[in-house]
Amino acid sequence: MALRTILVDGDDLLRKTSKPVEHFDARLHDLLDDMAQTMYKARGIGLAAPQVGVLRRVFVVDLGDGTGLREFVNPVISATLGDQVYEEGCLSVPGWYGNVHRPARLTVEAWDRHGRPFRLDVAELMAVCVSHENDHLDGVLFKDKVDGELVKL
Ligand code: QAP
Ligand code: CO
Repeated sequence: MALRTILVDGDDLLRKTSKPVEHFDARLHDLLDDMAQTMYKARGIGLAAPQVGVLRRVFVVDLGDGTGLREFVNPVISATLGDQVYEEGCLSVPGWYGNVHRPARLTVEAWDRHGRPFRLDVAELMAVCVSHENDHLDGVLFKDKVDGELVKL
């Protein structure tokens, strides 16, 4: 396991579209392990592979509410419902916050690290986090979507 460097806003890699994972192998497991370690060290609740310079469709989430770590490989948001506003931040936009509209609930279909498919219905903060992390895979940052002022903490 190793800590990876989190890229910050301004780095071109954060604006690229990531490619699907093709092999559910030891390299993927290393990436997922490193991403979790890097997220925990930075005290984040979500981290996407492009934030550590890897342009693959992978993210990890741990809301810190006891539900534990969840890993998403090649995720697809297949349904959304409603709207919520949350004051978001991002490990790649350190110190900045702003209100973003996201679906209130969503269905995400993805694969785990072993290539087993799963489907998850999420709401509230988990829906915010999945939507936010999924955006990273398409080169979108929360600051692109802020409703109102982007504010410095
Ligand atoms: C994405 O964001 C997110 O600026 C994950 O100084 C955000 O983990 C999902 C962080 C809001 C749901 C709601 C940001 C840590 C962490 C900072 C993060 C900072 C230290 C952001
Ligand atoms: Co982010």
